[in-house]
Amino acid sequence: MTKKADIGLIGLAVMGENLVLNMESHGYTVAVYNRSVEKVDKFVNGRGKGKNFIGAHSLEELVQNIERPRKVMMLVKAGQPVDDFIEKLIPLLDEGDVIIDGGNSHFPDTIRRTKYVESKGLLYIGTGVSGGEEGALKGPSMMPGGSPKAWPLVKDIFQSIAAKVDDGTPCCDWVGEDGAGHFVKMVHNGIEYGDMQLISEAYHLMRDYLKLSHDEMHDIFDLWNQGDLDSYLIEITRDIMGYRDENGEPLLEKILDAAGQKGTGKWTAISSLEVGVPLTLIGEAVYSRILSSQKEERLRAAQIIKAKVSQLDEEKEEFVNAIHDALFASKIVSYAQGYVLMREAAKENNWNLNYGGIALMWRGGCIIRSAFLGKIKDAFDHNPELENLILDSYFHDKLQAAQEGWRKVVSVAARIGIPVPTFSSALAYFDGYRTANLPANLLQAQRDYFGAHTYERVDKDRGEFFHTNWTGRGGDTASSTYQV
Ligand code: NBP
Repeated sequence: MTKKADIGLIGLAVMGENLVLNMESHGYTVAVYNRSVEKVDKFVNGRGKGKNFIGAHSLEELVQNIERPRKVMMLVKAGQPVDDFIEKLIPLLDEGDVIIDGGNSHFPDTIRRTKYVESKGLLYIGTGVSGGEEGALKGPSMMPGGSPKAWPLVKDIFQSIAAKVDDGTPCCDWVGEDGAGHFVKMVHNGIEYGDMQLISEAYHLMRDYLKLSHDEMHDIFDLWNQGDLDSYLIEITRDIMGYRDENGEPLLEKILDAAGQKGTGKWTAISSLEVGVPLTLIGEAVYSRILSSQKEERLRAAQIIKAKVSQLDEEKEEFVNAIHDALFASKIVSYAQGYVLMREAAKENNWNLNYGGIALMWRGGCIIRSAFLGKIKDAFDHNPELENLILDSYFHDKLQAAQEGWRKVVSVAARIGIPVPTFSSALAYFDGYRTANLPANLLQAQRDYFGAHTYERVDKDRGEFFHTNWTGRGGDTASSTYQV
């Protein structure tokens, strides 16, 4: 009798194909199925030829060929296809079998699906898989959440195929219940939006203000990649700066400046508004992509609006160092904000997230991998209850050291008219966070003036509310339900 498969996979597109090749290369036998069934034979006789794959031409055949308790992983288009496959799989599976969704599902869907699948006596995992095509093949970062009882059943497979950091630790560990894995993957993607926008603002200043050549920018990113900013995104930016097209010219300048997006950055920003934490940098990164996509309108506006900008003359090398500091400081703020979002969402959803462990999962295999994440792991190892990364001594010291350059870049950019929305929003958050007295007393006065919303007083206990008849014309009744 031929050996049954250790795991089954539905979805032989770019992610599925590469992930099963990765599993097979680690000694697992994988049963594979795809909606368009002809892709099964194409794969088994193509990239999968001579390897331990079992091609299935129906879901029934797939399920019959998997060892019990069965694990069936879907890597299909997020949304309705995932619900459709769950419906089809439920009657084919037995109690204790596991359905796994490895696509980019929105975490509320994963919360709903976990409850639904568990109600049918099965187990469910929603796992973020990061690193794109290459990651899937060579070692992705994986962020699984769902039914806790499912984790021991998939742990060995997941951790053996995941990326490893230098000491061999896999970039995959249990994140938490129901939608926690997909939530953490969503925040990862939001942070990716932020990191990319930060680097793009640095490039904008270097290209249009300092008038650096692409070779010069290549060398700067190369240097930065050897220090605090050591990361995959800085490394590929260096390589993009060095890339020449068939005419020997930088390809970068021939690419239209209209950014695309698939929505995970937007989801992250929306979830920050829902739980009520400032995630300003990622929000600005999403808006920057939207503004960039309005290319035709910007072209018209550029003809009409001439900004009054000063010409400044900064010493080049010094200003490049200031840009480095602005980028590094803003990056700290971005991760600080992302971690606060995870903490608040964890409270709301009863997840027990391991924040240091999350940094470790992102340390390799994914787009935001960087040396910096090791420092975040250290910060949470040192204090698992850390309120905000900015308060950790390593990050605090780095921010102190970077402050002067950061402020210089934001003020110079404002004077010369180059937009730096993430550098400047990060600085505004930093200053807001460290300010003991914000002008929100005036806001409260205004709210009470026009809507009798009441206010608390600095000379009374918190939780005691006051209302003033500001004009002498209103009554003394305070509002309890009216919200502006
Ligand atoms: P796609 O997202 O392009 O999905 C292709 C797969 O979904 C194929 O198997 C296709 O079957 C199936 N499918 C589609 Br499309 N519509 C379907 C439907 N209505 N019913 C059933 N099956 C349907 O593939 P991918 O790029 O490999 O991504 C897979 C998942 O991984 C997605 O959730 C994606 O967001 C996520 N992800 C992708 C990347 C990446 O770099 N591409 C990275 C990280 C995560 P067919 O062959 O019959 O059309």
